[in-house]
Amino acid sequence: MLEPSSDLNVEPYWLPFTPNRYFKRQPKIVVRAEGAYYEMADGKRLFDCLSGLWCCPLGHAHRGIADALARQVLELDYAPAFNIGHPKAFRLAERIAAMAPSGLTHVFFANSGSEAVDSALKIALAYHRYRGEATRTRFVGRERGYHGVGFGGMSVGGMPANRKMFSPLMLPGVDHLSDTRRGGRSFVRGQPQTGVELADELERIVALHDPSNIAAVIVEPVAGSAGVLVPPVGYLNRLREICTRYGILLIFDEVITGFGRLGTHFAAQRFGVTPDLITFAKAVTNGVVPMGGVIVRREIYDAFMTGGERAIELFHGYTYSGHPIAAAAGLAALDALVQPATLERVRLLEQVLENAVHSLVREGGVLDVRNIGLAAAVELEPDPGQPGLRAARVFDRGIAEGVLLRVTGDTVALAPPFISTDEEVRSMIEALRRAIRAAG
Ligand code: PXG
Ligand code: PLP
Repeated sequence: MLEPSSDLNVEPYWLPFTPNRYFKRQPKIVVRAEGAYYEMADGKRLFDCLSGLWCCPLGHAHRGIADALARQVLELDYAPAFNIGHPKAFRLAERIAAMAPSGLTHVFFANSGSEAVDSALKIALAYHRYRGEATRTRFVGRERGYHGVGFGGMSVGGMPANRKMFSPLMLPGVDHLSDTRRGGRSFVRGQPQTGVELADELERIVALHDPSNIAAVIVEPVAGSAGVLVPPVGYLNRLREICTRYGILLIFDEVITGFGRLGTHFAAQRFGVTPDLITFAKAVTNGVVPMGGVIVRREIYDAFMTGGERAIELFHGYTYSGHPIAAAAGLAALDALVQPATLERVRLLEQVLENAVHSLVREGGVLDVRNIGLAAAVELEPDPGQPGLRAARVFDRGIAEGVLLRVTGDTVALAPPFISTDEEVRSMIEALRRAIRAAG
């Protein structure tokens, strides 16, 4: 908590995705972080249960990243992104492409997941036009999907609360698949064995609109923000088959699942399904500097490289695309994230987390527990008529228990840093158990 004597004026800052009036009555302020812990103004330590907002897998105050940043600020703090380059952006693109499934060879840089998604949607549209299929303008997203807050990402996303106020301005021509949790069993460990047929909805949507009108399908391989909705066995493979059959691009939004969260570089590799584009952000710099981007298949890049050599192929980009500071942080973060030992550690911790989190099954008011990789979700029964309130109490109690939780709706999401010990993961679950009991 903020110390009573503090003179911090909390009024002018409008916090995102936060009940501002409640927050400002009882501000929760962190002042520093190291390893897997935050420290609050009163000295209280909090275990970082979601690795920041899914973005700090290596923990905080990482020496290698800090040193790389300090050097980069003095070496080259900024370079224009258009018509000029700097070495680290090229090196980072090369390393990201090397981590990606084979065939995905080129990287376009943005500064967030939202920008990455909007970039991917625009690349998909332009790709079809370049190939003479300009009628392919429709997108297919998924209910409960989260693809950021730009108009494009919001439109293909499936979060009702995020869309409600902006309903008239959704992109035209978007359909949504059902979410992969629909009708499934509760308390499944890892991937559900049932539900592959949910992918067949894509056949129905394609038949309705005709394939010649559909540009791309965009899904999170594992829906993160909605509360770790794990795809049924075979589901992503079937989406891939349908997209391939009809010439539709498949976009995996790996903003959360990328860079090791599932024990592989990308979820595509964990599930053995290769999309045409991958969007990434968050962990690429360990969250230290904002960065996002899109990885595309060689054929997509090549389709743009036509026309006059002096012609700009894609009229799109950001002031800070491939920013030198972000690129330096990215290279330093990837030094650790690319290591086989890091991925092995995630796989081991996955078992620890799975066993621990499923011990919450018998706690009162727990409706579902889901997990895959180093990610899990605990869904609570909402207070009657007051969705979100119960989880908000669990969040507050969590702070008293020394854990910084992430709640959305009445679901608690967990994604601890890769540097966590087995004991820390188990303690995190025990703290959550106490918070659930105390919150009633
Ligand atoms: N795509 C996916 C799959 C995401 O998870 C975005 C795009 C947007 O990224 P930016 O960088 O624009 O926020 C995201 C972001 C949570 C939580 O608690 C999740 C996100 C952001 C903040 C909180 O689950 N995901
Ligand atoms: N708005 C104005 C007036 C601008 O000049 C620019 C960029 O030049 C932008 C928005 C876009 O900013 P960014 O490139 O950081 O996304």
